[in-house]
Amino acid sequence: QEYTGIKIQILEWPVEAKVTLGKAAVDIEGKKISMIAATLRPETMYGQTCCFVSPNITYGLYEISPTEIYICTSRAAKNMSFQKITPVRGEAKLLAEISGRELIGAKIHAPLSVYREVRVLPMDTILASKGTGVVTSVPSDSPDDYATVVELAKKADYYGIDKEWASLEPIPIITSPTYGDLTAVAIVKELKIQSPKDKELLAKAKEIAYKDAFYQGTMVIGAYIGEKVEIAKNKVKNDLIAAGDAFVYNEPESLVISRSG
Ligand code: ZZB
Repeated sequence: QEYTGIKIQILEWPVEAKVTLGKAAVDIEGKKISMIAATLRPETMYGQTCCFVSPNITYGLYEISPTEIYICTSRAAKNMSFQKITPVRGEAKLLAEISGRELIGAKIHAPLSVYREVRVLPMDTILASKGTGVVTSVPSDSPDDYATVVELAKKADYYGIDKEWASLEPIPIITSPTYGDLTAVAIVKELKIQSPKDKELLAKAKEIAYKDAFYQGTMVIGAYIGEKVEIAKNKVKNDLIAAGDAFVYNEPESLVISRSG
């Protein structure tokens, strides 16, 4: 599986995270520290409204260069070390570990997003066994993301977040004859999905959303307005890579949990 690793830079750390990094004696001064989100949909990055971590996953800070640090699962860092992403082949230098819980509320910069600053929010359904364990949220085009932000906004106190962090409007990115310009919102409604726990319906919704965008979708935002998603996808990906905001991240097939399993 080929993902695009999106660099989502941390602009402001939550207090808990600062304490943990202080204890680990990590020098973060003047460094570019990014959470790495693995995505199959680089063309949707204009519509990022937050970035999800699992409160139950432990993430690592890995040294990528003297000035750059990536945050992801240890599994992903190991994979990256065999893809010329870390300085030494087979090695990912761990600087500190941090719980997803401690990252919630961090102020971040999501490349290409129309929102200049967004927040890290919790998503309970993230799998540690897939991607980087970090998921960037595009509620306009990802049914899982839309269901999650609706849930977070509804129960903000329970999740220990500010309601506004989960209330940014989904942005139209792609239009299709069948679902209009907020595909995920339309499909979640059509399948009567009530919460992120509606697993089977969400899996079905995702399948429909992928196919609809890829075969029928046209871009309505960004550098490739009017172009087919099928074509624009790689162009946006290449632009992100050229800007230093992303890189190709491959996942060995055997390690990917299949959608049906
Ligand atoms: C942004 C995005 C925008 C995504 C969209 C999807 C969609 P798949 O198809 O099952 O391989 N993802 C990545 N890692 C994880 C994880 N560890 N746990 C849970 N979800 C994860 O899923 C790949 C997609 O699932 C990735 O692409 C990521 O969300 C999420 F408009 O990134 B995506 C119709 C989907 N639309």
